[in-house]
Amino acid sequence: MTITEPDDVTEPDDVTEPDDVAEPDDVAEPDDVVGRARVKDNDALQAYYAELAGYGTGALWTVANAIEPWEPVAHSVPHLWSYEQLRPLVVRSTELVRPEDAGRRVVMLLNPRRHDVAASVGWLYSGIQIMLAGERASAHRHGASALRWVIEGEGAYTIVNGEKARLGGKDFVITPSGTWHEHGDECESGMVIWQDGLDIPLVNALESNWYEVHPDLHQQLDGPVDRSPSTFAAAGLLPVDSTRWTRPYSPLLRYPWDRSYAALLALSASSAPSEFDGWVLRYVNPITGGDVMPTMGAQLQRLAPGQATNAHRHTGNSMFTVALGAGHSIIGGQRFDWKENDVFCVPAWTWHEHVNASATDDVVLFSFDDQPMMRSLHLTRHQAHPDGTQRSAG
Ligand code: 1HN
Repeated sequence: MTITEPDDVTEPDDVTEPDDVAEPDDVAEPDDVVGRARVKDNDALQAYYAELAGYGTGALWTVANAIEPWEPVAHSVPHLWSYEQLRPLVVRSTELVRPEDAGRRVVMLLNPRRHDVAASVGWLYSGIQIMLAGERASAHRHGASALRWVIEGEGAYTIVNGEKARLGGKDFVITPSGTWHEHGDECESGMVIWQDGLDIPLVNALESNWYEVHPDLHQQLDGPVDRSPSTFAAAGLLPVDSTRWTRPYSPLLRYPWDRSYAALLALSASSAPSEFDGWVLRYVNPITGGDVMPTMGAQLQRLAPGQATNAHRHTGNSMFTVALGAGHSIIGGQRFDWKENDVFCVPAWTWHEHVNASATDDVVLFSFDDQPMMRSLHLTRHQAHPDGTQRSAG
C-alpha cells in the first residue's frame, strides 16, 4: 500500500493505487504470512508462557501483530454531540453547582469508547463550559494545554498570564501549558457558553500532568485588555521586537472571529479549494507560522453552497464544531447530520468527507486536532479514498 505525506496529496502520482487499498470496513491484510507472527499454539508453548509469566515476562510473538497493526488503529469511534440536545443540560448545571465548588462548570464530551480516560477522540478532551453573569472562576495552571471556541454570549473574558481577552462569539482562544488562566462573565445579564479543548488524556498518558491553584486566587492584569490581538493585528506585519518571543506557543492568545472569517472568505475568492477540506486556514503562531501550541492546533474551513468533498483519512484526531451552516459528514461509512454548534469527531485513520447540501448558505467548520504532535513525531500519514467518496458505497 502506498502512503503519502500530507503535503503531497494534490499531486496525482501520490494518489494510492485503488487495487492495493482495503475497503473501508475490511481488515487490512491477513497475518498468516511470512514476516508476521504466526506461531501455532500447543501444550509445550502454553507451559512455556506460564513459566515466562512467573518472571514478569512474555513471548512477543503472542502479541506482536496486535501491537504492530498493519495500519493505524483508532480506539475512538466517530460521534456527534447535538448542541440542541446538550444545551438544556449544560444550562441545568447552573442550578446545581457553583463554579467555586466545581472549579469549572463543564459538561464533558465523552467518546463512547473512551470514558476510561475522559477523551472525546484520540487523546484529546473536550467539554462545554457555562458561566452566568457576574460569575468568575479562580485562576489555576496545569501541564495540560487548553483552547476555547466561544459558542454563545458576549460578556465573557479570560485572563491568560495577566492578559485579559474579551471573548466574542466564535473567537478562538488559547491557554498554553503552564499559563495561569481564569475566566468570568461580566455582562449585566445572560450566560456565556464555550467549548474547551484540552490535551489532558495525552498529558496524563505521558504521566506529566500537574496542577496549581493561583496563590491569590486571581491574577493581576499586566497590560491592556486584548494586548496580543492588538499587537498582531494584521497578517504580514510584526512588531520589530517579535524575535524576543521564545516560548513554545503563540504569543497571540485570541483570534477574533471577524478577522478569521474575513480571511477565509478572501481565500475562497482567490484560490481553489482542497478536494478533501474545502478552503482551510490554520490558526498559527504569527511569528513562526507554526502551530499555536506544541500538542494541539486548530483550523477553520469553508464549504461553499453545494460543495461536497472527497474522502480521505490520515493519522491524527480531530474535533469539529459547526461554526456556520448545516450539512453532513460521512465518517467511517456512517452519516452524521449537523447544524450550527454541533460537535463531532473524526478518529485517526478514519475515512471522512463533508457535504454542504444548502444551495445558498456557507458552511464553516472549526476544528482542533493533534496534528502538531503527528508532525513533530513524524507520524503523519495520509491517504485518498480509492473511490473518491464513500457516498456511493451507501
Ligand atoms: C480547565 O482548566 C478548564 O480552565 C476547563 O476552563 C476544563 C478540564 C480538565 C482540566 C482542566 C478551564 C478543564 C480544565
